[in-house]
Amino acid sequence: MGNALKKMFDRLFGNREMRVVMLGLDAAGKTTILYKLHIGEVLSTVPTIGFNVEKVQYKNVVFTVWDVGGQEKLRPLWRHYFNNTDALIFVVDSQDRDRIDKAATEFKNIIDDPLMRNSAILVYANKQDMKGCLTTADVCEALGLPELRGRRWHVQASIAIRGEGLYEGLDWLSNTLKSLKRAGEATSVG
Ligand SMILES: Nc1nc2c(ncn2[C@@H]2O[C@H](COP(=O)(O)OP(=O)(O)OP(=O)(O)O)[C@@H](O)[C@H]2O)c(=O)[nH]1
Ligand SMILES: [Mg+2]
Repeated sequence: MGNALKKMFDRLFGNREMRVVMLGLDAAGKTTILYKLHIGEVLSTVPTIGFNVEKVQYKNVVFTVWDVGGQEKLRPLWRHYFNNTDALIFVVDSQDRDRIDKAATEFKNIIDDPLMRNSAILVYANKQDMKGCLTTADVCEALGLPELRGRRWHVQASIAIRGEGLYEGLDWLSNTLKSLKRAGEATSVG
């Protein structure tokens, strides 16, 4: 699965330059996704105020990943990570009904940030293997996606531990960034 995903990733993003941030509450599945993609060594760093940032650079594609729990104090650091972000991947634990509202609040704060205005939004409704989990439609509604104006967004069902749905989400992202570029809209995609 790993190598297949890596090949697909190659086909989708080739040598394009792209900056992606992947966010979500703790335990949503972000690190699992990063490892499943098999696109390179995951480097973990703990900058100034002690939160974990993971980073993978694959060719010209840079992924940075962190969890958004307790992000009030992190907000001043967003500037550093959000600048020139082409794509936001927001990962939701679809089984965690208790914290879907919290996830939605964090999500809204992120996408409302002026630095994020031009980024395409891919949401992974993760852990779809769990019984009684929220469906993609539930996640879509909880995050208020249908009300978003002027944004490109997509919700993708995923089972990160099996690698399922990851490629489909990235496929959407790749196509969307291509069409944004064709339309001459501002992203930093080269
Ligand atoms: N059942 C199930 N478990 C999953 C899935 N994806 C991730 N997990 C599990 O959920 C737990 C948390 O996953 P992580 O990838 O560490 O989550 P994270 O978002 O990186 O969390 P933080 O680093 O704490 O912010 C791990 O035990 C994973 O194995 C999934 O699709 N289904
Ligand atoms: Mg993690």
